[in-house]
Amino acid sequence: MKLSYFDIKARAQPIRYLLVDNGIPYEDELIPVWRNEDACEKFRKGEFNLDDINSGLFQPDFSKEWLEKKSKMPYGQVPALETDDGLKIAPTNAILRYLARKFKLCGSTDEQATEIDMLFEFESELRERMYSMIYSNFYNGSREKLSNIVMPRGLTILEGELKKNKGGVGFLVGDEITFVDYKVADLLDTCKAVDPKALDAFPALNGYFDRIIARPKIAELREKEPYKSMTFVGAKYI
Ligand SMILES: N[C@@H](CCC(=O)N[C@@H](CS)C(=O)NCC(=O)O)C(=O)O
Repeated sequence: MKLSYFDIKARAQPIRYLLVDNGIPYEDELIPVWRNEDACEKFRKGEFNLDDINSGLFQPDFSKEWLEKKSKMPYGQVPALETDDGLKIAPTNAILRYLARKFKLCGSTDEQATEIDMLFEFESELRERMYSMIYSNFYNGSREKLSNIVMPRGLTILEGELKKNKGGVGFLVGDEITFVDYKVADLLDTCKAVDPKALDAFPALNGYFDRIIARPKIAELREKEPYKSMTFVGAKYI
């Protein structure tokens, strides 16, 4: 199967984690996100003008590679997964659910599946809120609001839910990894990118994050290029 996404972590990273952790072979199509790579390089090096970003002046166009592919993707967006039978799947959550059903990562009872769905929906809403704030006025109030209000509120709920499962020493639901673990682990990584201290007040989540990213195939993916240097979002500043 083939996963298509931009050359960033963002929405594809939990899918990559699920695929590698379960030994599912796939092609990772990495589409350059922006056309204006020079400007993006400046972003990475911190040589940019914050006023330009905050005022929306810095708007590098999508790459020509993406513009050529857009119309072939379901709903004109990525991530998209194409199966060996030619089924094209999007958006992100449908991809994760498809893989979870196929590779038995949905818990072992209906009750567990429902708990997983609840957490999955919660994570998705928090992630969307975070993305919209990361892309808007990040250096002009949003980063602070994320660190002080939005992330702690969300992480408090997740910490409580994790602890309900045997004190929080394993996975979010049940005794085996499930698809929501990949999504939440990546969300925690994104929170740490926004604020390196984000998990300090959440010891159970902190330990959980370390456990998930220490899984050998996930650790291997995170350590190798191009994944190691990938930014969390297309805005390139985290
Ligand atoms: N709800 C969708 C959102 C997909 C989405 O916003 N994709 C963005 C990249 S993160 C995209 O394809 N942007 C390019 C475009 O819309 O042309 C999902 O979770 O997959």
